[in-house]
Parts: sequence; C-alpha cells; structure tokens
Amino acid sequence: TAPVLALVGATGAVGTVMIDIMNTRSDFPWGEVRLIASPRSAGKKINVRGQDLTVVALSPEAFDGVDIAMFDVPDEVSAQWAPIAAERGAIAIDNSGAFRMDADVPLVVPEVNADQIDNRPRGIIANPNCTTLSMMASLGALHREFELKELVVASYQAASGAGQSGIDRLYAEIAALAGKEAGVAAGDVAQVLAAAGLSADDSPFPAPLVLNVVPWAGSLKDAGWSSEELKVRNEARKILGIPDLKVSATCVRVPVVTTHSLSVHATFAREVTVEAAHKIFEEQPTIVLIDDPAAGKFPTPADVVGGDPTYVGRVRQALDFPNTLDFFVCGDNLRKGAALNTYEVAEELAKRL
Ligand code: 2RA
Repeated sequence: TAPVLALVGATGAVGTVMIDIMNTRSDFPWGEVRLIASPRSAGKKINVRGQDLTVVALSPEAFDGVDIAMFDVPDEVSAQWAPIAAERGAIAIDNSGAFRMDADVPLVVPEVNADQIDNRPRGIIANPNCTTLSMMASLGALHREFELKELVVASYQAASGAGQSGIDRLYAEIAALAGKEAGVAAGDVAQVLAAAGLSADDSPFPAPLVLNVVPWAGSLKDAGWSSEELKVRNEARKILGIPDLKVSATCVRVPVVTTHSLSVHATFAREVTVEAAHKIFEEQPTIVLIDDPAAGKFPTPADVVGGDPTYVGRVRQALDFPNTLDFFVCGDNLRKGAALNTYEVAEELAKRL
C-alpha cells in the first residue's frame, strides 16, 4: 500500500511552503497525507491536491499508521515529538536544529549524501539549516571533483530566515519609511521607526533592517561567533563528510524577504578552473548557472525566490589562490533551504519503503 506522510507544523511559515510543494509535485507517492499542528490550529482545513484536509492536534496517536513524519516546528517541539513519532513507527525528518549534530542522526542533502538516509538508528533524519543548505549542492558537486579543503563564506540572509516575525518586521519597517525623503530616511532610520511605533525591542533583528545590513544572525556563542556561523562550519563538515574541513563564516542579515545568498571562497586539493566549475554546475540538475557578467547576468534573490534550484554565478578563479574558486550562490531559504529538502528526503525514503 502507498505510504502515509505526516506534516507536523502544517500551518507555520515553512509548513505553508511544504503544502505548496506537495500541491505542485508531478509524482505523488503518498496514499494519505496527515496534517498535524498545535491544538490551536487543529480543525483548520487546508487543501492538499484537491482535498480539504482537517489539521489534527499533535499527539502520540496522530502518528499511528504514519510511515514518514516531516517536522517543521521549533527546536523544543521537535526535540520532544520526533522521538515519539519514531517510537510509533514513523521515520521522522526534522527541519529544526534539535538533532542536526547528533552522531546517530544523519544530516542529509539528497544530491550530496543520499546514502546517509539509510543510516538512521534512531529513526530520525535531520535537515540542515537553510544557510548551510543553500551552498551544499554547489560545494558537494565541486568536492566530488576537486576535494574541498577550506571554505570561507559570507552570507546575505533574508528576513524570512527569522520566521514570520522577520517577514512582518521588514514589511513594517518598509511601510514606516514609505513616503519619507530618501536623504532623511537613510540617515535616521532608527528614529523614523521609533516614531512610527516600531520599538527596537520588538524586532527579531538587533538593528533596523530596512536600508541597512546587519552582521548578525542567531545567538551569541563563544569568542564572538554567532550560532548561525557555527552551524555553517559544523553542518558543512558533517554533510560533506570532511571532519577537518577548515571553515570560517560571517553571517549577515539583509533587507530581502526570502532567499539567502552566500559569497563562497572555496579552496580545493587540486587546481580548479572556471571552465571545469561551469561544466560541473551545468551537469548538476539542481543547480542553475547564470554567469555572464558582461551581459549583466548573475543570480540575485529577486530572480530566485519561489524556485527550487540553487542559482550559481560570479564564478572566478581567485587570482592569488590557484586552487580556489570564488562564486555567489542564491537559494530560496524556505524551499531548498527548508521545506523542499525535507520533502526530497521523504521522496527518497518513499522509494525505499
Ligand atoms: C536564519 N538560518 O536565516 C536561519 C533560520 N534557520 O535566521
């Protein structure tokens, strides 16, 4: 019989994108889809492939009969409920940070390490953080050919990485500035926002985001690093299977609603050329290469948002580093960065059931 798929967090920001992905997939291997959310959202109806499904409240019984349960919920909810789903016989695919670095939980990007899907002693598979994920298809493909040794990245992360409150805040800040004279607004953003009733304390960001960039995402960790920067390091090592990969990341929030970008400086064991990298990117089905700066062609979040592939451009041989490529990557942080990758893992599992 066809497998049963559950979506936990069906009414959240990523859950909503997941429903859209389910509704637009050409193949649909599932016999039943079960939508699960907090008791507050239970009873709500959501249309999935032409059927109005009623959201059920999260409970142990909600997982009975479920083969695969996708979790798009905060860390503490996943930490409690993914093991319960696994106990009830489901394979949990978790998009939170609760299990990503656990040695007995694989961290999977299908086009890089699909083999890890079968290595899940706890019945839990983790989905990487969107920032790491946005560059994994490109780095995985290059690593297979040239052997990655060092990685220096700067991120340009969208407001929606901070969830619905991040999206709401950016739009509210844009609205507060609308109609202001550009010169005044640019210099006095904080005062203009405060005068419009947007308190800095209520923002998910530590500084105004509109007309600004903020060199901070996540929480403070040792020695001045942010949690987001450490995730890039630890998750890249685990996904690529290079425990001693040298990584240094600086994570920056930019006034983009959705789609994370990364500037990548990747050093390999072997000499690399732009031509070879172009060929590798062109052969990778989940990458779109847009790299013609003479014609003004390179990826930007505005071109990429809402799409499934990762976009790569600005591929350059680093002038002073013979084994190093510099390039720019954009990926929709809510799709491949979150919902889509989780769903692709579920599809891989469905083939194996
Ligand atoms: C962010 N990567 O962009 C995080 C979300 N998990 O804030």
